[in-house]
This record gives sequence, C-alpha cells and structure tokens, in this order.
Amino acid sequence: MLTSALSPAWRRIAVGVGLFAAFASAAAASGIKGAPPPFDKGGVKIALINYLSAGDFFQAYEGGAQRQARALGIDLRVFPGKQDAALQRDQIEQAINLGVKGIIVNHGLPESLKDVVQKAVNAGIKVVAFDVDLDQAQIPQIEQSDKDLASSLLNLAIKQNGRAFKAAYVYVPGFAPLDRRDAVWQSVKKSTPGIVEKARWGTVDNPIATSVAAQALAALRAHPDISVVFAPYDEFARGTKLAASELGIGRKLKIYSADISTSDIREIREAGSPWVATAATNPAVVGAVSVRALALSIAGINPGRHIAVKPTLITRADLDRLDIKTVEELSARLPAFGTSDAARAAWIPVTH
Ligand code: SR1
Repeated sequence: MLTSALSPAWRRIAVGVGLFAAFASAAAASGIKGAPPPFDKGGVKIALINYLSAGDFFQAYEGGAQRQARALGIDLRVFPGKQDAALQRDQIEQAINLGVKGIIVNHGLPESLKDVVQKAVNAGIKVVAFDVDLDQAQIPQIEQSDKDLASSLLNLAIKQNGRAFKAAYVYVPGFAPLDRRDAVWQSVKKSTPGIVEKARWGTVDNPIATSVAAQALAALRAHPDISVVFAPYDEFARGTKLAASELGIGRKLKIYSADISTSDIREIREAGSPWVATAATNPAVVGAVSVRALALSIAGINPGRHIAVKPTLITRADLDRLDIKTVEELSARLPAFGTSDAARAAWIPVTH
C-alpha cells in the first residue's frame, strides 16, 4: 500500500517501519567485519525448505534458524512444509530460481528430493540436510545423535521397569530420525527378550497428536497389560498421553519420548502424567547449527559430512527437582542443552 493513501498517523508509523526495515537491511547488506566472502559484504540469500512445519519442534527449529540467520546478516527465505513431496520439490526449484546461495533441506523423502537437490548442487548452490539422508557426499547431514537419544531412553526404561515388561511402540517408517531410533529399539528388543512389543501404532496425519490418540486408545484398550510406551517423538507422546488419560490409566503407564518444548514440560510435570522422560536437543539450537553449517559451506569451509547435536536425557524428576517450567529455564540450567559447539567459526556470531 502507498503511504500517501494513509492517514497522517498511520503514515508516520508506516514511514517508521519502512525506515527500520531499510536500516535493518542496510545493516545486513553491510556484512560482517573479518568474515570471508560473501559474508563480508552481507545480503546473502538462503532458503529453508521444510517437509514438516507444524508442531512445537519445527516451530522452534525455524525460530533458531531465523535468529542465527539475522546474526549473520543472511536473508533467510522460509518455505513451509505441508508433508507434500511434490510441493517440497517445487519449492527447491523456486529457491534455485530465486538465486539463493544455499539451501537447508529439513526432513523429506529422499527419493523425491535427490535429483532436484542435485540440480541445485550443479547450479553451484550449497546444500545441507537436517534429518533427511540425501546420500550425496558433498551434502553435510545434520542430526540429533538419534542412536544416543534412543539408547539413553531405553536404558532408563530398563532401569525403571526391569528387563521384562509389556511394551507398546509408536513409529512411522520413512523418516530418518525415526528410522535411526527404530534401529535401537529393534536391537534392544533382541538383546532383552523379556521386553515384549504387544502393540504398535503411529501416524503423522495432522493434527498428529489427536490422530495418534485415536490409535492409542484402541490399542491400549485391547492390551491392558502394557506398562511401557516407547514413543520417540513428542507428538506421539502427547497423543498417547491423551489416550491414557481418556482411559484413566495414566498412573500405571510410563511413556518415554523424544523432543521438548515449554508445553511438553507442562505435560510431563502435570500431576499423574505418564510421560516420565524425554531425550531432547533444544530445537532452536539445531536450527541455528543448520544455518551455521550452511554459512560455512557457502564460505568455502567444509563443516564436516556428519554434524551431530547431542541430546540430553530429561526426566520428570529432574524437571520437578529443578522446578523447570520452560525451555529457556532448561537452557539456563543445562548449558549443554542451550548451545552447541557444532559448525562454529570465529567470524560467526553465535546465537545458540
Ligand atoms: C516425523 S520425524 C519427527 C522428529 O523429527 C525431529 O528429528 C524431531 O526430533 C522429531 O522427533
């Protein structure tokens, strides 16, 4: 809208906002002193192309990426994920046409991405991938050490429930982090035959937690002897917890999950909650690491083929003991959760 079409008061606000935007982009355009090209000049354009955007994890991931991009004077274009492989391909094409210097691919289906990502690489665009294995040597892979994440949860489950219990498992194949966590679940079941998987469910249909709850309700009703649920994605835990509360079995069930957000902390600490532990990174840190890894690549510095952000095992007892109510409080109490050493360089101002 033209400012001349506005009332004088709104015109002053619009001019103010315009001046702020112009000032901010001038600051970004001026670049970072001492940084390698093109960051010395600023205004570097990159794209974040998501497969999934809904839910606390992905919102916080995007927030962390935005903050790190701003600190680097990067113009970050975010493409929302709608769990639509064709749309994600199309968005990569759009990013190529926009003339971006780099692309972060956040989740997705490898088979539908490989050729279009190769097209970007051939065009000289740097690519990093978070939680999707694009199987290309020049593409750094970022992950949350899913093996450690799942192992720490299952070791705790065995410590708290013994080596023999009836379990349920929440899983959807085809997502790299869930597949890596699944490999650990399979191996633990093999080495601990007393753990019997009585039921399995899982869906990523939106809204995920509600869809999972409908499945969990039927399975838990059919198998009242289940005492442990391994649900390594927070949306899976939320759905299972909803079903347990509907059935009034919250106090005899223990849910072990992954991921954390402020609302997850509330759910874990709720009186009688079956959600007893989660293994998680701070998703904002993972978003920031993704941007830093891409910035290094664009600057011609190899950030490494595999970049891992280490998860922390967080129990309800820890949260209660430290009286932690938010992710920010958790980051302040546990520095290893609030920041990462991955993909750093002296010229990169670190936000997380
Ligand atoms: C559907 S995949 C969900 C997982 O992706 C991220 O890695 C989060 O940790 C979440 O658990």
